[in-house]
Amino acid sequence: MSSYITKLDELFPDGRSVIFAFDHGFEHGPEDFSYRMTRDLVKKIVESGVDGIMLLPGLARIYKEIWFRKTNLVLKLTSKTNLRPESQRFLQSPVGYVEEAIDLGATAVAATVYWGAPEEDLMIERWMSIRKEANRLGIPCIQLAYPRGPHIENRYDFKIVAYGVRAAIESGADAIKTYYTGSYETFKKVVDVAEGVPVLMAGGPKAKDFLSFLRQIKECLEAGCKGVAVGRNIFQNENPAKAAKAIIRVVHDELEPEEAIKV
Ligand code: FBP
Repeated sequence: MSSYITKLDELFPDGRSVIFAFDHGFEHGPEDFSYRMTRDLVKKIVESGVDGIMLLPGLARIYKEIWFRKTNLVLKLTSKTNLRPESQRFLQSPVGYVEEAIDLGATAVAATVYWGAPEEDLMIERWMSIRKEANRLGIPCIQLAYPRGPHIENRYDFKIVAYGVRAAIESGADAIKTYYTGSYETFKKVVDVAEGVPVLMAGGPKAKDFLSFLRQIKECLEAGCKGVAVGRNIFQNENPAKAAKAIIRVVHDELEPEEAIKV
């Protein structure tokens, strides 16, 4: 069996995965975590038992003793800042290398493609060179398949999300992270077009209440998704470690959201 398939199993220990995404300092700016030092916060979340942590290379190095041998690193290799003019935010740039992921001991690499963006062509090229290197070095490649661009009116429209997911599998993604489309029926269509490639639900902005967020996760799992890659709904929660644990209980232990939130 090729090594990258085996590696993907580490991230999906029972076929499902809970990944803590923490690339927001670059992608949104430190305002997302109120300009705090985040070392203790990240340590507690890792200790809660998440299957993986998604970081950019700099933080992956700085926090190595927090995640190394404790959880799986997903090294994200593209990003963009919100300091750019708004019209130029539909492009992710390279911020790391596949070899760096191997050196660090990462389990997988990840990259975003904004399907439908004016610079889609360039992002496909970047995705392809990451995938080529990842295949050569035997590490799985997760695609954040995010349809977005000035002419995409509703990026959560299931027809558009499903198109992005289909484009992700056809461009060789080993797993996909994408937006929740608002209902079981629509998300099922999104998962079905992935042809068995694992789909993870992206968390999105902090939900009004955490119980509804857990219910949303449950709905996605019922629709066939294989887990979540969540950032803000964990680290912006009043009790991030507890939030992560509740998500783990819904995803892995199949607890009802009402039960998971109590524990
Ligand atoms: P969230 O759960 O906070 O949405 O994190 C997932 C993620 O994909 C991050 O990896 C990324 O930084 C962020 O969302 C992108 O958010 P936006 O939708 O604002 O571009």
